[in-house]
Amino acid sequence: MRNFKYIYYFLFIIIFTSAKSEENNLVFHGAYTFETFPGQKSCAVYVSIFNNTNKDFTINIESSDVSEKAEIHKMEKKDNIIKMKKIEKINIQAKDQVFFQPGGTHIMLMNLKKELEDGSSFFINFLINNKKIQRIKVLVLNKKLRENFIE
Ligand SMILES: [Cu+2]
Repeated sequence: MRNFKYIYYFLFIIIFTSAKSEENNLVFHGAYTFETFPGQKSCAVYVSIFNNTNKDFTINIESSDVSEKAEIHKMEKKDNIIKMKKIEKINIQAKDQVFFQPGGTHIMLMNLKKELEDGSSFFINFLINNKKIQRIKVLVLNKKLRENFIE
């Protein structure tokens, strides 16, 4: 009887860890933003997402620790003017990658609650498949580096 207990225990561990590693294969890499100036109300966050699984995912942004609002924006050209447009979610297909980068799709943090200082970090919360929250650390970079990122 005692042995059965152990079998269930190990089954639980196997199921739990395999589900866990599958989650870990949706990889958020190198999330960053730039330091803000006093009074700045919004900023853009960039990140690379790698889907190493055999499943498709939808990704949305739920919130951040430093702003009242967070949205996914894409850039859209209309009458020769480039505008930001909110999108509800990003689809990332099996074995595919999505890049949030300057000049393209980005995460917009609005109504910043504090100034973002060079070298600090904070967390943003992604919503995976409309149900699971994934917290991702964002590094705040010196704004002088910005020139190297934007052409
Ligand atoms: Cu934006």
